[in-house]
Amino acid sequence: MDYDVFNGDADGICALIQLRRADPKPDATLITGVKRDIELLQRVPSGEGSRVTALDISFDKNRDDCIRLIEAGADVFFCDHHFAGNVPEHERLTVLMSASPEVCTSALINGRLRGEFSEWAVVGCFGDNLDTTADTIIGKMASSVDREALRQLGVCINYNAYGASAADLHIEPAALYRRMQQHNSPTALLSDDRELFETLTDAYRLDMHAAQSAPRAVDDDDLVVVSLPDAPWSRRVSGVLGNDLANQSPNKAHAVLTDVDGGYLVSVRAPLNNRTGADDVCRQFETGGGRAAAAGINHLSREELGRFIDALRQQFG
Ligand SMILES: [Mn+2]
Repeated sequence: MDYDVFNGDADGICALIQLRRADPKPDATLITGVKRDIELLQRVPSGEGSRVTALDISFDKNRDDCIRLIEAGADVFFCDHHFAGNVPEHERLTVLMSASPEVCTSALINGRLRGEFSEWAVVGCFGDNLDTTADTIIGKMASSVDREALRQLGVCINYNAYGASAADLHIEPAALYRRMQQHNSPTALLSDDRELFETLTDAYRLDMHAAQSAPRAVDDDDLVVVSLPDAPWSRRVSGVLGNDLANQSPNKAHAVLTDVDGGYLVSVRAPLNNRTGADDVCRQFETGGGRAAAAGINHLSREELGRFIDALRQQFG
């Protein structure tokens, strides 16, 4: 059995599209979810001879299940750019990982495939707000592309992955992957499936518009903390709003708090001009994790809000 396990955001989807263009596995079981649904290997059953591909999910959050799978006789290929922690050596485990803040999973796969499907990698990079990395890949392309269209596509596919559950999303990530991977390239997708692009960009604009009037708990020279109400649009916009604010004020750190279940869902973006420390802040809290540039906390209790803002000031003030 083949299992393709991937983060439901643009980076995860575009990493898998590249791999499956190079090495099609039409019968693979797809395992994915909302962006924060990262403990995905727990959904893969143990089986001798299984081949498991894991993309854009933290090894640290999947280590036990990865070991379970390889010890049961599966071959695992694991490619990611989130915090990995200790990675065991095993003949059935192949890893391609980097925690460099300028790298994402789509870029790692692009390197492995020597740029064969680099337009897809570009969309993944833009989705992860790695515009510089995307531009470097574009610079190496043989023919020109519509950079702005690829960027918008990456941003709105990334946006589609945010939500507390799949019910918050416009398009379920596995369905989105299937719809996207039918096209030879993102450029072909943009011309042949206009409806997909317009559905997502229209929804993105509506949600972002709603977020513009959200109150700011902190707004100073170093740090902005935005507070969003308990609503599906808030949960969808929480991550991309952080990226958008970071692009507007590249010297500031940003945090977006979304009201959920008596606490907050938290998204943190380090200053774009110094992409470090977001994960250090978030890992001080029980359900926190992520990368140096972009991290989050799945559930911050209201009592912890003061300590969280102190941690932000300590890191970025
Ligand atoms: Mn990623």
